[in-house]
Amino acid sequence: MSDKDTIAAIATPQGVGGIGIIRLSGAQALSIAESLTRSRLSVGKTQFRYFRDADGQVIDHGIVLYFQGPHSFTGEDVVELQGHGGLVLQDMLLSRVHELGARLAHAGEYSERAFLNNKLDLAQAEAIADLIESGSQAAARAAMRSLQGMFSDQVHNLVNGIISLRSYVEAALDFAEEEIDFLADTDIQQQLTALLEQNQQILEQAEQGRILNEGMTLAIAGQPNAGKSSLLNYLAGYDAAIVTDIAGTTRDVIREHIALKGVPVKVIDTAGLRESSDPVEQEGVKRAWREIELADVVLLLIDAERGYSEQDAAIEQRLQQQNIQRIYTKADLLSPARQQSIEGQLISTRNGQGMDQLVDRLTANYHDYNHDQSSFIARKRHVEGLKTAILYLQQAAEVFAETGSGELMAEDLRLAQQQLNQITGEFTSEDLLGQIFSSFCIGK
Ligand SMILES: Nc1nc2c(ncn2[C@@H]2O[C@H](COP(=O)(O)OP(=O)(O)OP(=O)(O)O)[C@@H](O)[C@H]2O)c(=O)[nH]1
Ligand SMILES: [Mg+2]
Repeated sequence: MSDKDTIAAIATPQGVGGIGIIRLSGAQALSIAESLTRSRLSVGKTQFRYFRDADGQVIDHGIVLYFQGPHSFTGEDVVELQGHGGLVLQDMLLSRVHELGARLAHAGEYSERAFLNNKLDLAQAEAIADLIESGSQAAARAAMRSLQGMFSDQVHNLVNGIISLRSYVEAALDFAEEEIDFLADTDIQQQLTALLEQNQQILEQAEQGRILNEGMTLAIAGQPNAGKSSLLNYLAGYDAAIVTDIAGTTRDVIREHIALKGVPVKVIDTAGLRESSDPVEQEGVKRAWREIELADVVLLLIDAERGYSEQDAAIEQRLQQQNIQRIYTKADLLSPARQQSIEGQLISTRNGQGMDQLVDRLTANYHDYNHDQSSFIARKRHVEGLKTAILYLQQAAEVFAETGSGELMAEDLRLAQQQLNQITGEFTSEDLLGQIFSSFCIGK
């Protein structure tokens, strides 16, 4: 594969439609389009042309747009051939431009070229994919903000702060004699604290952006018969999972995509967590743990009549690192006095008790998406990068407080910066790029 190749792909959805667009990008885009139309083409004009095959027969006709590099999406010469939308027609046209020297584009190759030609940074390129695939208006608006650079700007600001502290510290290192004096400056600690706060704030926004993008995963966990599948059904609004009074009813993982007050949520119902000699149930429990450990939020359901038990404590123990919430179920079976005695959230899927409060709590941090002008879209990769950068900044602060060594701190600052640069793509491995762009669709 060479970046010098001129690439071609159908840019409109595959299928029948009024208009179908083939996009060419690369050094030969103009000459290929001129051969196809047997005419001269100029920049910035809407030009009606006939698209002809090798024998001069008309395949289709339509509008040709020529964008001269670097003033184009990819930064290269780009030509759009806007003909009629039709599967056979578009294929004939694509074959013709192929004959004339264009190669079929790989998935995400237009965006990748735009990135490599500095038309977009990596977070912006990802935002295009997220924009196209956004599942809600709030997500689309947030993706647009990321595409316009809102997220990248914040990361750049933080990186600039780190760079300025790095250069200060590294300059001090060059004057080894004076290092002590130089670095004793409490200003350094203050700067580190400020950078950490800034990083934390971006992380919080990015976490919201990721949930807006991918949905919050909410795993329902607990012992058999706790009422997990009943809760899934209640939230989904239909009987997605089988409910019986037999402990161990659910074995497979059951997923439902729902919106709770506009927040996209993937609800996951799992097998009751218990030791079992039944191999099917054992497999179910294994899968349940796998899902639960990856979830953003875990609801630990406890049958209120039975109360909190050792088994529940063991589950909580294993999930210490996670956002886990205890929920007491089957409130309708308890007398008002017993209900009073329970400390914790009580629900009933029978009579709906406590359900509004549960939904309010789950969405408390998110429900304002539709009115939030500052939310941007983000991906797991970005959240991980921001988290790791925080760890390095914390390490920088600790190491400096303990040893006063500018050298060690400078290294941690460098590593933090590297993590952040990966988000915008200034420092990125080929593998990562391949992974990101290949998940885009062809023609994007
Ligand atoms: N009274 C009452 N019964 C409930 C409630 N929620 C669930 N149940 C009953 O409790 C039993 C178990 O409910 P499920 O939803 O299947 O429980 P589960 O946690 O999915 O059980 P497993 O799949 O076996 O792990 C069923 O008989 C339900 O009808 C509730 O809010 N009130
Ligand atoms: Mg169940």
